[in-house]
Amino acid sequence: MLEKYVVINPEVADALSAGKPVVALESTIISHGMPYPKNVETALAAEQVVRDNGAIPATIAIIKGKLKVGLTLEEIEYLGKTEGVIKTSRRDIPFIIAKKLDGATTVASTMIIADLAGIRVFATGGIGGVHRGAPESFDISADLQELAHTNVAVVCAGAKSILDIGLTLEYLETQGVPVIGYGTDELPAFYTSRSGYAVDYRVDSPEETAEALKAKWDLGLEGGVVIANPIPAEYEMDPEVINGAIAAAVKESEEKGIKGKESTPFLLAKVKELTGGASLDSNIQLVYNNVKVGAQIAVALSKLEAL
Ligand code: PSU
Ligand code: MN
Repeated sequence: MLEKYVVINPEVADALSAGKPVVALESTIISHGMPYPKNVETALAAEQVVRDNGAIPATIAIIKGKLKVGLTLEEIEYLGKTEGVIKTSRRDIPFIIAKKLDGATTVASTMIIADLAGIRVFATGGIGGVHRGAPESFDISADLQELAHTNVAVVCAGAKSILDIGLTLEYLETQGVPVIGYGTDELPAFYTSRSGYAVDYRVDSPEETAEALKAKWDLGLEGGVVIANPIPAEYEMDPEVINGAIAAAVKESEEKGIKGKESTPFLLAKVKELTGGASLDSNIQLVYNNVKVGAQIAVALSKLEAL
């Protein structure tokens, strides 16, 4: 029945059936996060980082209504170039299928499709969360509910600092989602390595992380895990510069009444403009760093599963 909807790339399907490590990658950062051709270059380089670290990449998107697990080079190029690809979260999936549209998957929908294919580790830039001003706007990303229910670990550089990080952590705590610091006691804030908020647990190796993931899912403790991996120091932004840009971007989005799914892409594009492109460079580097750790965790998990 699933074959009607899900198309798994043969290399990914072989790896999954052989118990080899696979890392899912999202596509909203391709279509809504970066300009062409930088988006395509970054997506392909991220796949190469997965391979260099011993796992198979599976970039996920919806193409002409099919849920694709493991895009081809041509499909990545197509997604990167095509205008009008729809940012697709959980609610959108059935309609993108029925209308045979192209959809770029967010953290939530990438988790859903990875789970359908049996992929347990996913690496990206940052998760969505509770927006600043959420007590008024109710703007809370569907990514958080997905983390509550879907068994996929998400390696990211923490919650994007365009969000209300404190409220995002409270939400995840209520939903029972562990927030882990990879080599750090402090939650990173995407463009910078520090947020001032503590993580629930610190882990220092892929093996320790894999052991915790296996224990969680062996016990039927449903849901994802946030594995927060700090941006490498050499690519970190100056906190004053980035925080100033974010404050200005949030103010402008409020003035313009930007809402719903437009909010995150608007804020990130504005921050990029205000930092003269520097935030995009940091964003790309933190993605590579997360993808590397994601591959290492997937390798450790596949070894544990084989025992
Ligand atoms: N990175 C970008 N642009 C984006 C996102 C990430 O450069 O739009 C996406 C991610 O896919 C994340 C989503 O899952 O934003 C969260 O959006 P929302 O708050 O609408 O759920
Ligand atoms: Mn939102």
